[in-house]
Amino acid sequence: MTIYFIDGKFTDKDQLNISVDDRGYYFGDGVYEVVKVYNGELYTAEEHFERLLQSAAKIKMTIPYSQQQLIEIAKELVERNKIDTGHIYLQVTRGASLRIHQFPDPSVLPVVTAYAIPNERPLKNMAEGVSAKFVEDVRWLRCDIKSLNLLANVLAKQEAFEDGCAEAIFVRDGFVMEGSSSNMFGVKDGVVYTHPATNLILNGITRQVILKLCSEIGIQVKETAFTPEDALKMDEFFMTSTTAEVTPVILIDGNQIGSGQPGEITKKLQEAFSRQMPVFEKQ
Ligand code: DCS
Repeated sequence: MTIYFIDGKFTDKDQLNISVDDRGYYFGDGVYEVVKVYNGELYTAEEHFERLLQSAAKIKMTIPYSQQQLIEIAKELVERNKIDTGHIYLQVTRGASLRIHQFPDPSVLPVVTAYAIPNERPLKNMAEGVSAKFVEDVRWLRCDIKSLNLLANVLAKQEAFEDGCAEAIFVRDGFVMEGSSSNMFGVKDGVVYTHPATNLILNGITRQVILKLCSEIGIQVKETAFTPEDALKMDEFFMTSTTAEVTPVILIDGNQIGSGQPGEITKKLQEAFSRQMPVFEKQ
């Protein structure tokens, strides 16, 4: 039995009752988060739910739970579904009401839905690296909001998959932005480059952890946009996300990056990342 959370209750997935008038269906009018679970423990849950509350505020929606209550919901899902390694998906829509674009009456409450699912760490990809493909970024100008509107991301990821790639790298106005569901980093002469956290990318929680680890280890970081041509000349390339952790990108548009193997700095960061996860802290 898979237990989901919806509208304040923990319910068997088969018993869920979601309105067809939910604004998530009509407009993608909502926000979401993905939180990793290691060893039965939530990882960086405070940061994720803080970002969820910020995303909601940016679309003028008030979530009827506090950050702490959201953490408690996530914890209970982990326990009820007996998740060891996996993730929580939690989304909030502006609620169910007849289809009109403007916000519904304030009496219509946001709908919070969440589940916990087992999901192994991508150890093979992390060890071997993956290939990626440049795709034109046709998204809107508020990519800092983790919104349910993911059509451009879905189309980009599909295009990458059809080309045998694991990820699409968005390029806007001649600059590398981020992946379709990850942040992108290049390494040149020992310096880590990544797009600054503006409205044009999602400021990944994993990205923020990696920047902190770089500063702790003494790796120089430049939050500067770079071009696809610069990307191909990098010594190393990697992507980060809640589920991908730190995954080396060894091939872009068929071009080998650096030696074509996961780079030394990438490996150092993978190691540092693994060391601060709950699974290692416990040992
Ligand atoms: N950029 C985009 C567009 C994303 O969708 C994500 C995460 C990231 C960056 C990385 O952010 P985190 O480090 O906070 O995960 N996307 C989530 C998703 O949709 N599936 O897994 C993670």
